[in-house]
Amino acid sequence: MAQKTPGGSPGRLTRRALSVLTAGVLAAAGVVSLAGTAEATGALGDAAAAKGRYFGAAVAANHLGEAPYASTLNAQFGSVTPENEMKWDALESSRGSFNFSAADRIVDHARGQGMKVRGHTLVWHSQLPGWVSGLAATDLRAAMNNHITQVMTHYKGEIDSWDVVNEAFQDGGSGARRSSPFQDKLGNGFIEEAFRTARAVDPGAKLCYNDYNTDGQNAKSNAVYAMVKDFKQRGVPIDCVGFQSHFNSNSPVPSDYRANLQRFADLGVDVQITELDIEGSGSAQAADYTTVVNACLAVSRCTGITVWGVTDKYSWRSGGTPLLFDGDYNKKPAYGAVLAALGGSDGGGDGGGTGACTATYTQTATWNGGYNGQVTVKAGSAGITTWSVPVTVPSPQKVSALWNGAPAWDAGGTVMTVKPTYNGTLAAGASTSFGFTVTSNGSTAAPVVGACTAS
Ligand code: 9MR
Repeated sequence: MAQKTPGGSPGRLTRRALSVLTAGVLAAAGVVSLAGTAEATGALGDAAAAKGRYFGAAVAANHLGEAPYASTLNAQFGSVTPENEMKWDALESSRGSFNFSAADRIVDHARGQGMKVRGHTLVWHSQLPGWVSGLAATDLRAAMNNHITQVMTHYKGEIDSWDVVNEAFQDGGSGARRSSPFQDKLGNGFIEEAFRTARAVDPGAKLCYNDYNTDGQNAKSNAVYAMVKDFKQRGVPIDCVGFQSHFNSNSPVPSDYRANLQRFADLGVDVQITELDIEGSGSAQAADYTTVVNACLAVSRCTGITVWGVTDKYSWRSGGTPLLFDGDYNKKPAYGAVLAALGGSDGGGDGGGTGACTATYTQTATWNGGYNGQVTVKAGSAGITTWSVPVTVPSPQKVSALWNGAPAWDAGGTVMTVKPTYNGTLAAGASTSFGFTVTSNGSTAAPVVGACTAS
């Protein structure tokens, strides 16, 4: 990545100079290749980088001292988002008095590991100190612009993408803006003003609008879409839209998730999956993670994915075990699914079922109008009694026959999760296969075969 101008505060300048020096020494020794090549990240981060994307996690400064937390973060992720440390109440709890220490710890850790940093978040109605809510319009406008300016100056050159405005729209069918001190006193224009201020402070950072319940097409995402379209038409600086993607049984992965990401990308912005977590366990959770990763990979402007935490035990929804590592830092089936969907492979061996089986796709026949595919399922170093493999068949292709396996289809009719019919039990190293016939309906795209999960 090209070096950017150092930030304004003396503390950041000192550290910045040090890291530039280190990079220079390593480059002189031939260790670091040319600027612009992928930086060293972890297993998920490396697999994503090979696909031109980042894969990150939300982190909390007060867990960085826990050895397995830090080692899992370092080994796996290529980007971090401070979970709470860059929110207004953390940085400027009283007017004009800034405390960057916890956020700096995260940024320093990330940069020491060659990771990107997402800034979260500059203007949000929540975790907002009381003094801000109490201001009248003119003062509030000044305070908002000063907050953006001070924070972005401090981290100038160090943040890949900023969530400039977070969650400014209401849930439900109204498509209206959410009531907040900013909305109520400054009107709709506060969002535009925040983005214009942000661009002027750090032109090198991507500027995102970030929200939840906008993951599929609905009244709320339509309202955000209209705003982004308007911004692009009028030249208001916006580079990206963040889709938080907090999923559970009440709010499952929408069947039009990929289509929704694509329609935003088609407006000329990047899209990012910013706070991904999916409550559940086992192969069902793994299959949902596969769907999300495949959706991002299918949208060329989907530039990265962040999961909202490293381990289930520190998740904001820990009871729902929504992340990729359990409370003991074991890899869950969802981890293997994500890594496989990213095209990576796992050394295996450290629990959670990863590596218990593999799935390999071959096209066995093709003709004008269709093809046959075959997936070979192979048990790992232990015997298994059942397996499950998600296969995404790109629309408008349709599966017309399937043998030696039983499919369960997602609501959108594009992902079939195949389970065994008679052939679930496999000895260590043994394999079986299932096959299917696809009517191509004009599309020659290959199906995407996700990770095999076993039990
Ligand atoms: O994960 C965060 C949790 O630790 C905080 O207590 C909570 C307070 O609002 O914020 C959580 O993160 C939120 C994020 O900043 C914005 N989108 C929703 C996230 C989950 O609530």
